[in-house]
Amino acid sequence: MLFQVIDPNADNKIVASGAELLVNELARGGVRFAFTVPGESFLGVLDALRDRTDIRTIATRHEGAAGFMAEAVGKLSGRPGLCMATRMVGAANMAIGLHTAMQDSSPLIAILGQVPTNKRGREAFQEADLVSIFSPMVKWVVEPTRPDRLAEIANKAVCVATQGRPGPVVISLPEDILSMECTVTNSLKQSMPQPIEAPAGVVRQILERLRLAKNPIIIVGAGVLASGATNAAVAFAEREKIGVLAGWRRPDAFPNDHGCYLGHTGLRASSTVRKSLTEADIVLVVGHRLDENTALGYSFPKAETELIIVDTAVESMMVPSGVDLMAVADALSFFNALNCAADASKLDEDTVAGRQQLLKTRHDEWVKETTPVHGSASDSYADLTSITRHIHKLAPESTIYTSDAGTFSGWLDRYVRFNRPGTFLGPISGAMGYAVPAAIAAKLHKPDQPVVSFSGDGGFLMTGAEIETAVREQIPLVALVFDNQKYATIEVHQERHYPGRPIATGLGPVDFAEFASSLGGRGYTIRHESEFPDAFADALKGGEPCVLDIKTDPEQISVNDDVIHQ
Ligand SMILES: Cc1ncc(C[n+]2csc(CCOP(=O)(O)OP(=O)(O)O)c2C)c(N)n1
Repeated sequence: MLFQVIDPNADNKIVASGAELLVNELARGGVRFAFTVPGESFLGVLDALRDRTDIRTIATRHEGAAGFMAEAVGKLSGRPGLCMATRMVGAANMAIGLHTAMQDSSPLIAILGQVPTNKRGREAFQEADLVSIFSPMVKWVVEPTRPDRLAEIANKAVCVATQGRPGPVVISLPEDILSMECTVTNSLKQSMPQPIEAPAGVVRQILERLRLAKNPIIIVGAGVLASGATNAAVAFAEREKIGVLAGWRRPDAFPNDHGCYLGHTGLRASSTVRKSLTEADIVLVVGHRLDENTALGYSFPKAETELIIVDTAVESMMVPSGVDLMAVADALSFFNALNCAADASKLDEDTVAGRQQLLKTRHDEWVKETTPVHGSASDSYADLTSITRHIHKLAPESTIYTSDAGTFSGWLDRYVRFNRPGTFLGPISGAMGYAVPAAIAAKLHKPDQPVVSFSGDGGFLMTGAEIETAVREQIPLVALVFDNQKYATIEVHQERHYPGRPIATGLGPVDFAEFASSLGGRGYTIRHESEFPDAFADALKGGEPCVLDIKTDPEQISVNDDVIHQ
């Protein structure tokens, strides 16, 4: 059906369906992967994707997993991941991925099917008011009613998802406008982001304040990763002898073996990390929202700590205590400007000597705290500390780790070192079921790097069916399942608040190796840590998706006593 002719005399007219206009523009905006459980409500979009070679469309087993995959692609690449779901039933399943993209500031575009315009408002089949439902959860929601505006809307969606504070955008698409053919002028400009530079005066002021401080600290996060600012941050920390912490779930933003690195803050912040934070007189946060876990339950910063935040959007900077100095800038431009400003003069020698001494003490303490010493000896179970030590030895530095929520992730947080940006994916949102879909996305984005996911038996079975997706799409990831037959994290909380009264935390036995085989992958069962190195080395060789079912002690649920679980 021809919808409307716009400017029929223009030279550069194109005739296309609404869905084609939308998909063309998403491809132009850098979308490379589309994850979906298909639905009859957006057939036009699926058809527009069918013959494209620049967007790879992947069917998933659940919309939640499609959402996680799109979020992980966005987090790693800085370009929006695309996920698609059918009307409210698919949208409801996908919501966890959209919420994660919001909490994690990851660019994502969700296309949701909607009933045709002539049926809207009747509570038609699977109808819901998607704009009202998703508005409080994402950055922008739109429900277009004309096919000739779909290119413009896709263009804006890419901009909104990637600019300022990156995040999720939802496009609710009435079914009928997708197949309508329209003639439009092909003159849409592509709005490309430009670096955002902090005013030179503010940069100088920040440098002055840092130099006057006795014990300054820098926290780096998502924005440093997204703008590729790690080297510039390293250069600044080195020259000014300032300790650097990574924000919650961003341990790869700064090389962990560097002498200026003092650890990652968040739920499992070690005592050294807490000490570094509480003793600081100035904290400069660059490219990281001071979320509840990074801010240690909002107990940090203390009133007497001076807080400076530099980020791409003011809405990422708000904290309950208020901020002493804020600057809107991207992390790379900011650190470059800071390095230039620092060239003009030098730190005095006494300050250098004092800071160097403190840095060495704190870094050494952190290394000691994060070096596994001994595990728990058991003939019946695999010891998590020994397993992590083996992983450390066997996995190359380029390995990308993805993490679910659960007690096992304490060992990943504490003992695995990250020395390359883009090698860790874990949701700030703490969503279970994330690790396997994120691993699929990571392997799609970086096919030459090994990818290892960490899940508990609870979280793994939320999205573990995606192993079949990995098999079908030939994505050779390595999935580790720490199998303690319970939702241990919640049991830990119950024990703290209602001692001796566990409820709804016990789970039955599952043969995850057999499960993997039934989906076409390769499975291994690890009953003792001594069985792990050969199996893991074999799985790392690639070839096909592998699942290692690691039977762990239901009592080994805390990486150490000062650990707080999510
Ligand atoms: C989607 C979702 N549902 C519930 C929770 C609450 N939760 C956090 S950890 C956890 C238990 C995780 O169990 P498992 O994956 O087996 O790991 P374990 O804690 O046993 O190591 C639960 C239920 C959550 N974070 N996300």
